[in-house]
Amino acid sequence: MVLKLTNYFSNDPDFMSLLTILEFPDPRLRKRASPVSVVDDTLRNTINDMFETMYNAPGIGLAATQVDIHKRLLVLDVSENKDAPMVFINPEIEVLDSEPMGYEEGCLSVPGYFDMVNRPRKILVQALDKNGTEFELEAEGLLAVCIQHEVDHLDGKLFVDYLSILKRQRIKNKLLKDQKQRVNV
Ligand code: GNR
Ligand code: NI
Repeated sequence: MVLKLTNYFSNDPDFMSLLTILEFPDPRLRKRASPVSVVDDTLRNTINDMFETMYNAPGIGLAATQVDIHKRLLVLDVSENKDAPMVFINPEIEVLDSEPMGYEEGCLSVPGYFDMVNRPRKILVQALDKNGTEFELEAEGLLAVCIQHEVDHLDGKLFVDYLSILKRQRIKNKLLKDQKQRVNV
């Protein structure tokens, strides 16, 4: 018990906590995130919390915006065995092949809904890693889909924005109903 309390109040990066994921149509999901200016232990603690939240959900990616942190930061792990965590700080995307690639997308902020979204099939990402070191990565397939989906979050954009107004409205009404029901339980 004493150990737990000690951990709770420490900055020990091993001690992680689950963050609350915002759900559409929460207006906070529409904020544009600001660039990260320093990559320090406080940010690395946030990164650890984001990984725990993402793996727990479970999801293959999580943008800081989704947990009400409006910094240009995202984590993902598209590996089969959930053993390839990746961190992108201040990511910049360059399209290498704009040929559209369709993928059935879902989002932790739009629980229970999946729909086809077309995005450029090949990209080059430039970002900082968790040590603040710049790196570049070419991505295709699910990784490319996920990075673009997460960077959209940092710009206040959701996958439902690519759907018809009618579909988006229907998803919004159903989610609002679910959210109200949860409050009343
Ligand atoms: O867990 C997720 N799965 C997913 C599936 C297809 C396309 C994109 C994604 S990302 C999503 C997690 C999430 O909401 N990230 O913002
Ligand atoms: Ni998402």
